[in-house]
Amino acid sequence: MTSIVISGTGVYTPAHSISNDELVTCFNAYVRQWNADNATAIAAGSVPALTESSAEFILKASGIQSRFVVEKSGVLDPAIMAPRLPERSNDEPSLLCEMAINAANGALKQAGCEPGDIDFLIAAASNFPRPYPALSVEIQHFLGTSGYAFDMNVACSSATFGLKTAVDALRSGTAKRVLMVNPEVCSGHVNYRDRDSHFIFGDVASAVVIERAQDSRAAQPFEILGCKLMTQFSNNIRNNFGFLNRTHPETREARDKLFVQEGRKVFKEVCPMVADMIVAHVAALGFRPDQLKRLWLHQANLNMNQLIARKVLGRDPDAIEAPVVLDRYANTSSAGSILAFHFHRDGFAEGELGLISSFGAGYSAGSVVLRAG
Ligand code: CO8
Repeated sequence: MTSIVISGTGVYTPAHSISNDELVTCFNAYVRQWNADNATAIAAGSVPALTESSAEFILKASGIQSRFVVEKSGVLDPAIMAPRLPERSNDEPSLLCEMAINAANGALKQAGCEPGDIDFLIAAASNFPRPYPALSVEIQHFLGTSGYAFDMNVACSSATFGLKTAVDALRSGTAKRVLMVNPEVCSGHVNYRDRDSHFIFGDVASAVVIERAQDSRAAQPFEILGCKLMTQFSNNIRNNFGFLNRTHPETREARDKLFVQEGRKVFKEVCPMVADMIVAHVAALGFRPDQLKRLWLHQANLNMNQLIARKVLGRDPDAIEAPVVLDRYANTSSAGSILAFHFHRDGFAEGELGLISSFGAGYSAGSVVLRAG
């Protein structure tokens, strides 16, 4: 079977970072104002008072200390609590296109490739700027790649599903060299007025070059030994924003048109599902979990990652076995596991194994076993 490798990765990090303290200060100012504005109704018992958030809770419950965002002042203004960005003309590259190209340039450089060497571009992410033309085709145009491009959305698992799509295209001969990009402006659909989830997400873009081993010029390629994907329907992570919202305008601004979740249920249901998938996948490839030198896990929650790593390895992981980027980046949806790989792929001897795994809305989960070249 043709050997396929990851030969380059890149990350674009937005210029602005928001600490838990900054976020909580804004949230609590909003809560105090809302409670003052609704004091009569609260006193009459017709609406419950809002409760303040806490930076200590956020760190303890999630491991997140800060998050990068494309725009900070709107998010931290208690009267707005959303990013404010100037609308762009159709002739300009969109924000997501620009972020993806920044990440792609790093991945292409690491792989020793030019944009023209790419003949299949996948934009794999949780949210796209518009239904059409496809973001991927826009990136193809502004970056200068050839061949074809398409978008795919499998929420937080978009990147592992994208890697599998790339492997299949390379093996079947449909493509010669693939670029996958994962631009995420999560701040655009976080409800910063929701105490349970206002702290969870950050913005970033990641990119990966995938090609046949024989074509790779990379100093240290990672061979993709196998990909395992799974989906299982759940309403526990949901966003009802969509093109039919205008057919029921009375609920157009309702909170379910932004990110909503039952975080505790997600935690309880997804951790065993992902750990079982990884263990079965590794066994099917003829390996033992203890042969995995590193687990580059989706970055949603530190406690979640530690639990999954413990279930897979049969013991507590050390910091380098299950590296953490969510402390600085928060949950960056599809980009999270690629960020973990990008920043923590050093120290591998030839033949050593690692694993990228994603999990999220759908539910959807993916596992990609890698061998260092
Ligand atoms: N400050 C202070 N206290 C709080 C806060 C807060 N901000 N929020 C909740 N609390 C309180 C609660 O009121 C509760 O109090 P009590 O015990 O008195 O009822 C207590 O803290 C505990 O609350 P929880 O049980 O909810 O807290 P958890 O320990 O479960 O932590 C988490 C909450 C962090 C949300 C955790 O459940 C978690 O991380 N779950 C998994 C989440 C996850 O992985 N989701 C995946 C979503 S990502 C995805 O799939 C991509 C979607 C597409 C991208 C969208 C981009 C926007």
